[in-house]
Amino acid sequence: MSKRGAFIVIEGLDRSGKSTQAETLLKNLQDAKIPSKLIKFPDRSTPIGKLIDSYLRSESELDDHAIHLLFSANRWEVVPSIIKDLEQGTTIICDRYAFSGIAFSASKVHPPAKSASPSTFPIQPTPKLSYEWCRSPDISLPAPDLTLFLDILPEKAKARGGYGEERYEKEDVQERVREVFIRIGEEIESSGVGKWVVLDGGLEKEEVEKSIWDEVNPLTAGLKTPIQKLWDQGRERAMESALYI
Ligand code: DGP
Repeated sequence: MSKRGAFIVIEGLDRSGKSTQAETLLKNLQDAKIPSKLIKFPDRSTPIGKLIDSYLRSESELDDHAIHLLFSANRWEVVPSIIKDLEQGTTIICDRYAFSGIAFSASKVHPPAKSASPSTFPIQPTPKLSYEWCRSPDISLPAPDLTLFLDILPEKAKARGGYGEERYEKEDVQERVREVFIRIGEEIESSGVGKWVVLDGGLEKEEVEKSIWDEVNPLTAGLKTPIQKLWDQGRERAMESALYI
């Protein structure tokens, strides 16, 4: 059986350096003559992507559920080409994936009630969408073989030239997003499907580049294992029942 390409996802907060690192990784792979391709989500070029782009720029408003499903659909529309490329031996680098989908949507919270007094205990904000609901439309997407999470404190990310004008580029939002990313990483690591690696995104660009290459290099020879499915419920159920036998 010929080997397939590796599916590598780079995730992180806004201004974590992930897009720069994804482009550098592509160049390093190409210099090493590894067939490779860079994709990015959201893909703003498709009809669905154009709706997402308009929402992110706050040019349109959409129900939180509806925009979440559009982000997911924007990933599903690329799945046939991801699978084809991987099977043909191309390594895919993916700038954001389903993990951003959960992290950004599950961190949306209701505004505090008007009657809340600032002098009482700090009130925990109530999420608008549950973690489980946010995860469900992305179940069964191709699972990454490796996810590199570029971790950075939101205050440090903001100091890197500031956030732009887009909807989520605010420090309190990014703080909640980071917490959800950490939860996702723990779950991926314990699921045994794909590897989740946390890298310090606050380091110098060249240091992050080296750490990424150290993780990616072992995958460049190609993989013989089948492409797995993300949060595959059939597999999870089988594992649960095996635990109770
Ligand atoms: P980027 O093009 O990487 O700067 O991402 C645009 C913004 O969209 C960024 O703030 C993160 C957010 N985002 C990316 N993917 C998703 C998703 O699937 N769902 C939600 N709600 N937000 C996302």
